[in-house]
Amino acid sequence: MRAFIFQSITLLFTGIGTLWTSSAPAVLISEYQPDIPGLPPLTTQSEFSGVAGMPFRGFLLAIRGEVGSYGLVDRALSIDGTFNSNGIYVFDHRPFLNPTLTVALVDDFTGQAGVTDLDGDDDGIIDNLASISSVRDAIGITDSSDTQNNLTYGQQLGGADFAFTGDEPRLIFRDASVGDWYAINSPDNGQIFDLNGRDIAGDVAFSGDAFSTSIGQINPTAVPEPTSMAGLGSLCAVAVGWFRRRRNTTPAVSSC
Ligand SMILES: [Ca+2]
Ligand SMILES: [Ca+2]
Ligand SMILES: [Ca+2]
Repeated sequence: MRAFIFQSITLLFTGIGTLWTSSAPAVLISEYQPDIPGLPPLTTQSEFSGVAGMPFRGFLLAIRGEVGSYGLVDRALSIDGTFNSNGIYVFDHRPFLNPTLTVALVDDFTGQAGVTDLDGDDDGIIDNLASISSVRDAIGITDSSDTQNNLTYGQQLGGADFAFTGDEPRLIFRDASVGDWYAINSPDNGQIFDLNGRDIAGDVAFSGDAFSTSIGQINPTAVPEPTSMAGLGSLCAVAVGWFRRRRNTTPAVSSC
């Protein structure tokens, strides 16, 4: 019976995994600088990830989220490029404004920057998607803890929204350019925030420098801290000890 339940659970998770994989967008926003410290540069670089060698045409949209501008497509930048051998495409553009903002990567946009409003009645719910085709990815970044008056639309567009990290991040990036989002504030104070606005710097280490941009290169990836692994080892030791005691044998921690 236990074997049957285990097999059923395994099949369920396998099914969910298959569904997620098949529905995952092939093109993602992988690295973006919401608030560049100092004087705004004339040009910034955003990074997208996709399939190596694949061409991509689309638009990068900046959708405002502050009072008086909810849902306004402030900028709509045409993209026409090809992913490199690492599946990375670097897009040069004039920096976006840095209030609360949602950045979306879409296949097509037929509206007009500065005019098209995705949230006509300003209630935080998108009600006009007629100008947009196929959202590939979207990420909302807020610069305020006042989430009643500062709105992001990433989740509604099929992407994600950062909770307030205590500041507007200077850098956000996906794990290994395709995975979970992380945010770095300015100053960073040694903190690395996840989507929920939780500082995870003490829980994980990164394969590369998580505090610096890696435009054009695969992003750093998170690995559990040795202390976390030690914690898992302790749990394992406890479990083995319990199991062995049940069998009246001497616990053997080394078997973990
Ligand atoms: Ca509006
Ligand atoms: Ca609305
Ligand atoms: Ca990168």
